[in-house]
Amino acid sequence: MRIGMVCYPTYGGSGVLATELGHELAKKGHSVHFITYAQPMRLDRFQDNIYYHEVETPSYPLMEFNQYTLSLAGKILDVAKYEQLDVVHVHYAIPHAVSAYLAREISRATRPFRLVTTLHGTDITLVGMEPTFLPLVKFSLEKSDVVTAVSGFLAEKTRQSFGQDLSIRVIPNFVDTSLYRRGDCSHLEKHIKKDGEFVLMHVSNFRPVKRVQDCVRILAEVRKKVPARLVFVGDGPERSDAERLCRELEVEDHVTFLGKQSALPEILSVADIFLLPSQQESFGLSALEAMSCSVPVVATNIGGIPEVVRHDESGFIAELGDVDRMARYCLDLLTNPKKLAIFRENARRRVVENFDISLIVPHYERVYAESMLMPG
Ligand code: GMT
Repeated sequence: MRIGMVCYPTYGGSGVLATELGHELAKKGHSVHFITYAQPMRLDRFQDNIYYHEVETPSYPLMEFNQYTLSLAGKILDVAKYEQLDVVHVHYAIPHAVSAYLAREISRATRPFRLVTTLHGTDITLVGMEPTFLPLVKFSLEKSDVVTAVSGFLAEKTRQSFGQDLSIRVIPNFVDTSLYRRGDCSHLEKHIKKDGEFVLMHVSNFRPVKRVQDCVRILAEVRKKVPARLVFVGDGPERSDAERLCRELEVEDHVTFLGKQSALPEILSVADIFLLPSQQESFGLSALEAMSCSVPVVATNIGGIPEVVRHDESGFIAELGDVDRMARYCLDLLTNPKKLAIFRENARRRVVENFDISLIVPHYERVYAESMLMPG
């Protein structure tokens, strides 16, 4: 098939997922055309069957604001026509589903394509609830040929907010378990781990919903009992505040901020526990990547996280903001090597058996094939 893939190219789970999906589809012989405003972060290697079309937004003095939604619609229209796309798969509803709907309606008379929309999280739970956007999101979901959501939680939330009649398929996120696996990381360990410290790790885009400050508070509690270091991977708006809190709690010498990194499997292999104390998380792709590298997760009982992390098996789940409990869960594992080893194995097995790329991508292929059979 000839597939257009629209996503945010920046540091974030939806763009990562879309890019990995594109790589796998291309490997299976589909032509995949990425249509984004910058090169997606993980589109960093040549691969046959993958093409990249940059969305450029023209400026004009009269237009004070960027016309991304329209530029994207125009680009989708252009690529769909000249590359003869069968399906346009948009990740994150706003504004991608709206742009693709517009392009599809314009192309109806000539060469229409099918529109598949995948919901990832805040496009429904936060941004999509803005009164200005809500009717647009609702309309674009109703007009998509197929809508998918990355967790049962998100599908249910979408129906509650946008209409019980919406048909939504749940296709969970995935990871390539042959790439994301615990490997030899002694060269990294030398730099990251000091004096036999345990390593707690957090990977995110440091937005307020991630509550990165809770990671610092958990570290401060854990360090009262065992030597430990917190390694932050990623960057974003809350980083400075997290740095300030490290100094306030006097743990700054035991926290490493690595910034944005691409060698995630290697870095995750250094971790003993992955922390995800988020306030909102429709799935938690970063937790899945950690588990695939045999790292148990301590996270909040929020959104789709319980669909990923099995409490008291592949990690622990606590109530939002309960840093004391999360610290206790960390200590339970760090002071009990046998339990930690079992949780590591459980974490890896859960991903291999349920979320490996080879198991999930065929669901998307089926959705594309089914959409082609739907009345136009
Ligand atoms: O929805 C967002 O806030 C952004 C989005 C992203 O691009 O990272 O994150 C969401 O999509 C990820 C991939 O499906 C999920 O793993 C994240 O849980 C989800 N984030 C939230 O729900 C806050």
